[in-house]
Amino acid sequence: MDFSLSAEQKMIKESVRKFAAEQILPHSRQWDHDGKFPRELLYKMGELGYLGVPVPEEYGGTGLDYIAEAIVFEEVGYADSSVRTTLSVQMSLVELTIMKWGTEEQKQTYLPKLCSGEWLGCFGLTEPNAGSDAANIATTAKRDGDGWLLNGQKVWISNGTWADVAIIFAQTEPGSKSRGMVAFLVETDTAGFTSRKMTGKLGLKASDTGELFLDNVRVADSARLGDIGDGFKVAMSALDNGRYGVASGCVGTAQRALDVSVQYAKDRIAFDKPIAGFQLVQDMLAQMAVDVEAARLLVYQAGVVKNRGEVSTIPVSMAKYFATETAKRNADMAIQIHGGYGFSDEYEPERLWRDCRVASLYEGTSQIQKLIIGRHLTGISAFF
Ligand code: COS
Repeated sequence: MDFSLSAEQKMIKESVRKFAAEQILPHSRQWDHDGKFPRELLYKMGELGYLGVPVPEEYGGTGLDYIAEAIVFEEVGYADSSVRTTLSVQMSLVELTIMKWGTEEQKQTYLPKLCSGEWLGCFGLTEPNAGSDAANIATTAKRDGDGWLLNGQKVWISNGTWADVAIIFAQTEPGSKSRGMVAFLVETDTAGFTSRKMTGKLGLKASDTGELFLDNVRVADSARLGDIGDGFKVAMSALDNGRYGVASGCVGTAQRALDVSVQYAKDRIAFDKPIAGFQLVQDMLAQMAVDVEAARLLVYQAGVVKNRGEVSTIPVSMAKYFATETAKRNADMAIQIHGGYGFSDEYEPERLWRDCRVASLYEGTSQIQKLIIGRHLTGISAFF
């Protein structure tokens, strides 16, 4: 088994690491305070090919594989989880979903704009009463002549107020759960479509989270993504990609928590020696290092399955569960190692801790990942 990266994968790793070290990391604290990062950053990332990593070049993408995509998320996540979240929604949930389910016309219309950063996308699945129970959405899609009328509300939508195009999931037959769902590509300047920024978040403050309101939004039938009744499959297959992005980003966060902790432990003197010389500190550092390596290997394993074109639900759920929990544990241990300074926003651990807390909630909680794995192992669903 060869664990080494290909020349292309190494090249993109070095390029993104340098970009993130120069253009993201030095500003992360300020962006967290300001509650936003500059839009220009995304244009620059688009120019460098970081926004369309696994999308074929004919659609404006970079044409690399899923390991390369994970590397981009890891390196951006190492610097800033808010920027990484924006990127993963764009690439994993929106572009790859259009790649899999879109018509040729939809691919040509949207992918080049999304890969270049000219447009942003969002993924409108979650509603006030439908989070884990994604098939319970109340947004309706009713036939209206040769098009559709959409009505409903979405919440917790990353990129929600910034997006130019939204993938909207709706129900064609209320009460039919997953069987009646349908997905649409809705341009956000369509009449009746409005959004509102959500504030008061614990972390990821520099990323955009919004509510979407659809009030008699009329879309053509050509805006449909997949067939009528395919909406749930569109959503689940999108989450196979989205969860992979979250897992990769969390490997970066967990690695950052380790690196700042190693540095701090070598610098900080207590009882006349660096605290790195205390066994209980080394115990924490070793645990963090082992977990981050294991998380990265689970991500790469899922990436290899994706590269083969196989269904990746189970390896992705394993990677998402372990990597997000590892990021949380490592960020917490980073605070412990930094002592009182870990509790201050002058040091990174508190932001790492706040920013990764959502990772075991969004795109499927840790409990949902375990139930997906449990159903696979036993053949028995514990969802209903
Ligand atoms: N790709 C394509 N199709 C898939 C799929 C995937 N990864 N996973 C399931 N499907 C299909 C199934 O094949 C099935 O099709 P048929 O009816 O033709 O057999 C259909 O979708 C229903 O699948 P399943 O029975 O697995 O659905 P469940 O209702 O059991 O799913 C869970 C329950 C909890 C797994 C699902 O609702 C879920 O993942 N919820 C979490 C949602 C979430 O992550 N929300 C966070 C916010 S979104 S950013």
